[in-house]
Amino acid sequence: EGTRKESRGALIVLEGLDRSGKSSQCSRLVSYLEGQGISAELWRFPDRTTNVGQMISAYLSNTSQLDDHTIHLLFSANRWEKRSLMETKLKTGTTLIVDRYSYSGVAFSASKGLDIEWCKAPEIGLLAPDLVAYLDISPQKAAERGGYGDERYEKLDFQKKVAESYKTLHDVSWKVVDACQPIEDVEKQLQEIALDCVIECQKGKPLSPLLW
Ligand code: NYM
Ligand code: MG
Repeated sequence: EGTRKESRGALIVLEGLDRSGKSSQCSRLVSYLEGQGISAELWRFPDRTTNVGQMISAYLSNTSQLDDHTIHLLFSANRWEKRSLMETKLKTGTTLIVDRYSYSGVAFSASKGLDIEWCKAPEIGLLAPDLVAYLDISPQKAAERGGYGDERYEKLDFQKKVAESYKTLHDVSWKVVDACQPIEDVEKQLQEIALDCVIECQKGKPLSPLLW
């Protein structure tokens, strides 16, 4: 009823290099939360299902060429076009587990030599995550896992630059999880920190804009 304050969902972002295990951990985490009776959805950026997402996908698969600034803004636009749905979901109590977010946007574009402050600017005003979990793996170890695809950016030399860019973005609020542990151990750690975060949001932690 109108007077009862419904608790909101948490915005939980997983970040890391390609092959750090984000995608499998994101789906495991959603299953875990659902098993705990928590409404949760798996989201990912880029979201390749939209028109903007299809332009991004073509760029990543090298079927289109775009200026570095242009693709940066498309990645950002792809988050902006989902912003209001994201807010609605969170406010109606759904926790979102998001595979990559603004930090990927800034880390990957800055690794091409774009000015980092310029890269951050279009991200300002998106929803701030309640938790950023960074799956930490060295570029060398990630490359050894094999399975880099043929997409743009999936090269050891570039991933080394991305790792450095992520380091400049880390702040104290990030939870760094050692991604080289057995998959079940990574899973357990993520479950604990995610559950804490969900509870904090249920207790009324406000949703806020991303400011950097
Ligand atoms: N990527 C992802 C960016 O360059 N900017 C962004 O804003 C985002 C969200 O897209 N190598 C890069 C990182 C990845 C690539 O993502 C595709 P995925 O998670 O591999 O589908
Ligand atoms: Mg990838």
